Amino acid sequence: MNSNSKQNPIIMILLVVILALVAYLVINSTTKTTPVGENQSAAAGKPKTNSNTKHTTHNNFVVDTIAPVITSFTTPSTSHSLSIPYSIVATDDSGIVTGYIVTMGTRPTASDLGWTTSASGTYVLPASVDGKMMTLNAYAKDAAGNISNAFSSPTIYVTLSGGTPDTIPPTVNITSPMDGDVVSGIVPFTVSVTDNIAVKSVYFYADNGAINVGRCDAGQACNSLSEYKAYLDTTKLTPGMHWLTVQAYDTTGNENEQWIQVTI
Ligand SMILES: [Ca+2]
Ligand SMILES: [Ca+2]
Repeated sequence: MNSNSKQNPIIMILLVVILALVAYLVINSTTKTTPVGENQSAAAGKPKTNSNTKHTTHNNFVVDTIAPVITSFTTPSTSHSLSIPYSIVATDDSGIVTGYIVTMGTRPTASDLGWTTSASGTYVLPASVDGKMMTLNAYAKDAAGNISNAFSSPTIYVTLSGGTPDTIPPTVNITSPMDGDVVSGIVPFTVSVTDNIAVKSVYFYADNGAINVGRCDAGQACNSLSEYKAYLDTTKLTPGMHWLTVQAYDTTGNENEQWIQVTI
């Protein structure tokens, strides 16, 4: 037996070991570099690709909670028609105002039927406003349904007969009690009110309007010629100094008022 025949088994064993080691390294390397596909579980047990997609969607989703802002609402100051032309200017953070609406004061909801995509149009008033001063309110909304604050028009005088507007308020003169009087019990609270056209209503208050003493409309039993009357129950007020106020309105809506101070 020569030396080659003794070495062959050792060489064969070494070759087998080397091949096995190479095979292990190749398999191990292939496993580590295999990308995680949509259907292959990552460490957390969830598809890696889907997880990334959800995260991106969440970051890009923005809720619009900012309402539009109206900067201008144009109407005529006098109208001889019940149809009032108007023009609204509004802006929104999204860049797009999707709706406009005009009302006589009621705040709309986003689903009201009166919304229009046009910033200008005509609002038709009821016939009852003829001869009166009044205002309209404009609102704007965005695609998310956010509604702006009300923006009031300038005062509009509606006169179908073509007359000139009454801008003169009533005259008001409290006749009882007198300023500085000391009063007790239930006392008459009277005021003389006149107007160039006609008086409509007189309101009586105490403590800067905090206490409603009464109301007297023209033609009621509490009204005789230019005198309007209510009764002040001083037992409902604390002892001391109190303001008494009268507010009078004419039929056009012009207002005037007077204050006096009494001691209880
Ligand atoms: Ca908005
Ligand atoms: Ca008047």
